[in-house]
Amino acid sequence: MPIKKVEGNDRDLLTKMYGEMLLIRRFEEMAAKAYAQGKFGGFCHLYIGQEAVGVGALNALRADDYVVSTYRDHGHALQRGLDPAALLAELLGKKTGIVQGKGGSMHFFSKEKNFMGGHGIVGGHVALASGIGWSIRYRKKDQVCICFFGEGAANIGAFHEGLNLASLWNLPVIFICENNHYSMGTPEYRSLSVADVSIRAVAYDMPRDHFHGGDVLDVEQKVKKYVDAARAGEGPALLEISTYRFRGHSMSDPAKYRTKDELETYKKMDPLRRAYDTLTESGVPEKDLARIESEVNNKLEQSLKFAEDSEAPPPSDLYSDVYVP
Ligand SMILES: Cc1ncc(C[n+]2csc(CCOP(=O)(O)OP(=O)(O)O)c2C)c(N)n1
Repeated sequence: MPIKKVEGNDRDLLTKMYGEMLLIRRFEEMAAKAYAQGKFGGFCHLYIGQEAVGVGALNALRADDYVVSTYRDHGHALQRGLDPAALLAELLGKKTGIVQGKGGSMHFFSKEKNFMGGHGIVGGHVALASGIGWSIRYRKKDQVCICFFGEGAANIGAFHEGLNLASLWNLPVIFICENNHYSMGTPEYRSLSVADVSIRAVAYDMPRDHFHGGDVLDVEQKVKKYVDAARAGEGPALLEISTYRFRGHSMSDPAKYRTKDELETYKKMDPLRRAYDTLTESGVPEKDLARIESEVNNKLEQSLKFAEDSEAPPPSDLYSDVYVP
């Protein structure tokens, strides 16, 4: 896609979203480094390459709206304003972590920010999003819920149950399939009976859209149309946004199932590079963008220090916040 110059409000919004994408990118690079240094273990799924989808889509929301995410949740959580210091502390298993060091990378959560997880079970959270939509309607609120998932999750039963009820009950939920073309090492052509996930909306009588997620401003504008409609009582929609993850599925995946050429082709479409080039071509001075970069780096360095200096939870915490029926 050729670069289009931007001006006025669009230029301001793109500058803001560039900073937000950069925060996510640098946060994840920091997380990857800390993981490689053995500062934490377990699962860790990076969002690098997909930032324009989360940042664009979540800019279409209000602060009191809801978000449900997968195990690939760092970017979505940061974009909803969860504190990077508490998120890094969570990765490091510290008591000051966003869920007191008990959830780790896949289970970021904040009731205060209506960020309803971080979920490890592929597709299971799609039904939870419909539950949140139902709760919004029951309470007669005009909030909206965005639910993110991958194309692999669209083959799970809970996806179909969730979409069916959302449509039947006209719930304000926007289902966003971030199609990065691989479910772990399985390419989409080996798992999807119909290549276009968004087509599944037809079975549930809801609007659908399918577009590329490399231009953050374009994502924001397209998603906003569906968010506004849901808020106005017009019900759910299924959006498929094509994207690509530059790293392996998780930290333990060397991603040998795809070619170097394929990866390089997608890296040339890096959404951060695109935003940067659009801004400079639209007259934003490079020094303004360098200032954003140094603010992001400072914030993250302080956040990492906070996480490293924080206490580990005492062993007795093993018995708190545990539900035993
Ligand atoms: C019900 C269930 N089955 C299998 C897994 C193991 N698993 C974790 S991630 C994943 C791939 C999911 O791919 P996709 O939905 O396309 O999302 P992506 O990881 O590409 O963002 C699988 C199979 C799981 N966590 N839950």
